[in-house]
Amino acid sequence: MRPEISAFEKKAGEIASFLEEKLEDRPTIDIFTHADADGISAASIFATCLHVNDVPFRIKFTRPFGARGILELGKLDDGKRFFVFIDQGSREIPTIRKAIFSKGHDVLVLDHHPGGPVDEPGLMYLNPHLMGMNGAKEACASTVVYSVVEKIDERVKHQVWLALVGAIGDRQEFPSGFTGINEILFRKAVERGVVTVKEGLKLLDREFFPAAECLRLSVRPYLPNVSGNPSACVELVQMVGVPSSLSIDELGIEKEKLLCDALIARLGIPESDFHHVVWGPVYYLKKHKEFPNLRKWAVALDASDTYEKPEIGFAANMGDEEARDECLLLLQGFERRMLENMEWLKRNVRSFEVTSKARYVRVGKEVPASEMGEMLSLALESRLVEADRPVIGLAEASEDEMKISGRATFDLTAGGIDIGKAMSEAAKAVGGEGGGHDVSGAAYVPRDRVDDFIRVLEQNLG
Ligand SMILES: [Mn+2]
Repeated sequence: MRPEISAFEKKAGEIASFLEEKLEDRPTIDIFTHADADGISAASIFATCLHVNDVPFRIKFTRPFGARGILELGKLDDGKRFFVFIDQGSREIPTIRKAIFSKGHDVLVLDHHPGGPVDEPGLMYLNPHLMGMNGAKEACASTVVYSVVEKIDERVKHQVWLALVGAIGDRQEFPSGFTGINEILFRKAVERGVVTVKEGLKLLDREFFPAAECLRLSVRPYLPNVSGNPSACVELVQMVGVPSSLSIDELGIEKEKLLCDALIARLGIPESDFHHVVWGPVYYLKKHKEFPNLRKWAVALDASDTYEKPEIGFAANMGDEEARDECLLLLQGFERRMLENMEWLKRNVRSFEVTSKARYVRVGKEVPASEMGEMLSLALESRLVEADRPVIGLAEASEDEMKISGRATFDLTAGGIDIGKAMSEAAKAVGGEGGGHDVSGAAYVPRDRVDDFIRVLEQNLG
């Protein structure tokens, strides 16, 4: 075992012992989690552990708390509390220590965003970065949480699939599969028979829609010249000669491969670049056939966040069937909206401002702030914008606030670019808040300070 992984496991064990002891007192636990597929799944795994142990809890789904949110929590004055920060908190550790921990509250931070070490005994903090791993590749919040609670209670083990959903949601599945802690949990999920894997087209709607419709709706991946283009989709399916009523899942591997070849030829992108984007392992929940493949479920959870209903995604993860169906409906709306957003992007791609440091996409009100980050990811992945520099999107979040999202590639981060750090520092300089990973990040800044923000951002994108 790699030394980083054994160090991580050891720390996870320490935190599990601490938590187990605390749970005996049945405290009410306040969970703050990031409202995205990873944050929702991580909170679901944590909540499963509390639930089977009869420990009461409250969950708040938020955009990651900045220093301001944490200072507000610190002002609460109703006795000793137990705060758990999931999928956030690393950059704010000094604030958490000063504003919350020093007042006698219990604190647990389970995160995978970059952040400094803690030399405060008693402040429980697990983060793969501390062991020298990359939290944008090797572990998400869901795998971090699972790694702790599996050591506390056997009865959480059926939720191991959610660790993979979180990793997929955070784009931590690569052509070679999962790595680091994600890979360990992937193996466990398969060995335990919770998840099954088969090879095929990595399209979200491969089970429940006819093949042509599945191609037309495809937003993750986004298929240039095919997604949103019904005649192209029908043509592709006819070329392969399959009945139009069959889903891709029903085609059989040979026909599916033929369809993949025809699709790639149509995309106009060199095959070597795009094959792994559309073809590879497809993951299923073995015992729950009514659940879609895990890739689709990850995007469905993101959709529940986009439409401000993360609790629906959470309830579905906890086994609520009505919530599962509602979440899948939200996904349909999300796919339709994302196809429209990509059309907007294609119409406007020539007008994006390009500096030596980045490409700027000003969406105004044309693309909602909550959908912009995903649009940028898809634009980079599908080569609709060149991946030669980071892409920065600006959207109107509210009357007085702008949301700014940044995306890069691992090639760019290998050259020293760190989007999350640049976002965090530029936001701080103008009285806003921001953060994220090296490859992706976001900030909220006062509208009248956007130009200043960009000036500082450009300096930090060095
Ligand atoms: Mn995450």
